[in-house]
Amino acid sequence: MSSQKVLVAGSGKSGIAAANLMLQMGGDVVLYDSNKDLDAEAIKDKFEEKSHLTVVLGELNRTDLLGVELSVISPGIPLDAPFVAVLDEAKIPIWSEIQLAYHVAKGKLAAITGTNGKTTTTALTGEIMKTFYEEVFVVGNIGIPYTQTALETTDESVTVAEVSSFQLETIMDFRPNVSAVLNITPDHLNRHGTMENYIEIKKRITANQTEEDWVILNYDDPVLKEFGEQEDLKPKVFFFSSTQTLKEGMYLEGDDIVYADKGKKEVVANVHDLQILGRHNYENVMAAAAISVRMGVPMDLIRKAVKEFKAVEHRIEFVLERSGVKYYNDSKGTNPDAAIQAIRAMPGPTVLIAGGYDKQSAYDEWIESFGDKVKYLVLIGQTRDKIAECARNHGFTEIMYAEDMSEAVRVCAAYANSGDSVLLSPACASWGMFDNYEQRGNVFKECVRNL
Ligand code: UMA
Repeated sequence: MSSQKVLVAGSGKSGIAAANLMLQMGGDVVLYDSNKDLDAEAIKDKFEEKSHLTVVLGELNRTDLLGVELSVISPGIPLDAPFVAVLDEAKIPIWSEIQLAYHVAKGKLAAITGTNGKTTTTALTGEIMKTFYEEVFVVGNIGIPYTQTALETTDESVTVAEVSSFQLETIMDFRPNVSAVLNITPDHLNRHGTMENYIEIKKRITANQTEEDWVILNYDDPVLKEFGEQEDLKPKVFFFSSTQTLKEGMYLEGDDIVYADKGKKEVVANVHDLQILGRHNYENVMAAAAISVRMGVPMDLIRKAVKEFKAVEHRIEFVLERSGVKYYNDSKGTNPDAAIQAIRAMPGPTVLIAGGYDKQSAYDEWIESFGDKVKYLVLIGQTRDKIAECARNHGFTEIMYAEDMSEAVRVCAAYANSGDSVLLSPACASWGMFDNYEQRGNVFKECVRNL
């Protein structure tokens, strides 16, 4: 692999890291991005060593692929992108960026997927691992490409990876020691087509696991329960549940998170001792604790780490209180299900900012979840009309439009009374108005601070 010529597709975070990895290993890299308006020289400047790097922008031709033996694709690139046909025609294998990293990396690997809660669970699992292992890398969809750290891993290190369906689509032998699927609800259907296809891609996280490995699954999710009970599933299964007692597994008993295994029962934490809000977060704690037990971390260290853990940025993140109004940033609420959880976690009446890029999601359940809690809905972005229409169909009419985040925050501040919360939880991706959800969340926080 070291002297291979590789095509890396996408010049975002993943593409740059993957190209760097290949160059460091002595390979030749053709870095391709379909956006012809990018600046090839500026991209090249991101690399220390450029003599084995070619940047191709716009259209990819067969001649660009001369000598190329492998392609590595960034997560944001769908497999029906026009240049993929050129790769297929040239019979060049397509690996996802996490597959390349896995191929190179050493040590133990825990990989976490699911529609929602991945980032929190990954961050918490990372914190728990750090209490026991000396070298811990927390990577993947969370924002640090796995390829960025792969060469630093050793036989003793532990990597905790958040993996998205986009990244799982093109794995080959990616095999985590412990995997987790937190939940599966509709998301990214514009890319994956059907729910069935999306579910199959999520399940791929276990595709190369063996009897020596573990998969942690949500017992309350009908799809995952059935998956875990499937006879031909290779890895050992450990369930968690926030609604029922399990003979073996991690579950909620009253306000205690309990771990039951081989006839023994112990309390991991009381939910009032946690610093993160909402039932979905208790599930994230259960999953992270279960992963950590299976990765060999002693329970007393797990207990300590879960109690110390604070919410991750952009996930029901408390920003500040002004005139008795609490402001929460849930920019990571990029689909209706995540946004429902944020509404549930709000302490009282809420003014909600939502809308953004259209991922062809259905908004009905989300709107139904407003109940008496959401007082006003302030809409931004491409999906404004679609959401407004859906809301009216469900009898919710307190709707306002804002042109940008700054206006949305000002409208909220004007309509919220003391004791209310203002929540940014868009139920949509950020694209179109922002580069990513982080930028959207940061802009929101800035606007709130400037009130
Ligand atoms: N591009 C093409 N051709 C295309 C489409 C895109 O060349 O057909 C190019 C774009 O011009 C751009 C580049 O690809 O230059 C962008 O690549 P990318 O979208 O994969 O973005 P990265 O910066 O590499 O970030 C990716 C993940 N992005 C996506 O999955 C969309 C980041 O997840 C992740 O943190 C990062 O890798 C590190 O692993 C973000 C995300 O939104 C947070 N994830 C989705 C989610 O959480 O819902 C799955």
